Amino acid sequence: MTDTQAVPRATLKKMYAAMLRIRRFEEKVARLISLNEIICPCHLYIGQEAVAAGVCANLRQDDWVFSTHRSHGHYIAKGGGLKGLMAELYGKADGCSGGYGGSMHLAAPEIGLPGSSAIVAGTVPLAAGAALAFSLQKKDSVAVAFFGDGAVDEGVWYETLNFASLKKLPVIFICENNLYSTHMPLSACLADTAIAKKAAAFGMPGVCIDGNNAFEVYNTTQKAVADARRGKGPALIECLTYRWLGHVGPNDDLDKGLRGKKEVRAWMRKDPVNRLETELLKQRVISPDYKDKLAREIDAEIAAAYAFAQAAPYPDVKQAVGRVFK
Ligand SMILES: Cc1ncc(C[n+]2csc(CCOP(=O)(O)OP(=O)(O)O)c2C)c(N)n1
Repeated sequence: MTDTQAVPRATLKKMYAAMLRIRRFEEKVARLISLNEIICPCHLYIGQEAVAAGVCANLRQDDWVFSTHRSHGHYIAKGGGLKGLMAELYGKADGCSGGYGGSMHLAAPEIGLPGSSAIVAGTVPLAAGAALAFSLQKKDSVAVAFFGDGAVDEGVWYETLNFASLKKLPVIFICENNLYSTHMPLSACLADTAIAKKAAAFGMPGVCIDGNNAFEVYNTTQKAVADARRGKGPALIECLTYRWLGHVGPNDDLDKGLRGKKEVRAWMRKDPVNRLETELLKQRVISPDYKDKLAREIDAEIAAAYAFAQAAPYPDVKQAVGRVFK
């Protein structure tokens, strides 16, 4: 683990709580999908929690994050409530997107998450657009684009990085490199798989880090955010990580023969939640009692979100097209 000395204790606790909240919430969602209670397609984030938590611990409410089809972790780490998220997964009117969006289209502008989209790389230019608006308005907010390695296959990704660097926009590009784009390994998609290196082509700093190490994600993002706020322009941070479950849904991809048990198990041994927990216990930032109490609180919060989602009404079908942009 990286040196934790520079990270305030309150921040370490906040990151740990966010990661545990994401993990437990998604474990519950996985069970609910298996029971056919949640039928909305969910791309689960389990295994990647250190990225969302480490990045968002550096952000203010007025910094905006843009997410993808794998959105739950970003929403929770940015401060989104579990009731609004669970209700959205049930397609209920009290969901964060009014029940019209589902897992892949979470929106919570009040916490600084204007939107997420399943179009691969679709929100990367939106983040740059927000950053352009911040700089024109002379605000010191930053925008963050979360995306998978699959986004690097898209032309708009290159155009956006070029434009953002040219205009020195306050935008941080966070690549969650989990080695697969649906069922394609990275090496089958990219001629040069070193994603962080591509930043050099745009005159932008690019760095590849251990995305399962919450300290490293936090420290790297801290510098990038500080530079972006000071008008020094964008940065690309490639976080090496791994999704434990299949591309979509609660099962693993092992039956598809695309990734092996050994690989999955090796990554599970690098569990980001467990790593942070072990380190914080060792450094006495948290105690065993604190950890148990927090887990109980989170479980109670999830149970309340579940009850809320079940009881919530469905949205008015007649309003559905009214929300489509024309
Ligand atoms: C423009 C576009 N092309 C293809 C798809 C189909 N698709 C959905 S998810 C996905 C792969 C995404 O992989 P990655 O960006 O690495 O994210 P991950 O699922 O690994 O988190 C693809 C190709 C899409 N949604 N949008």
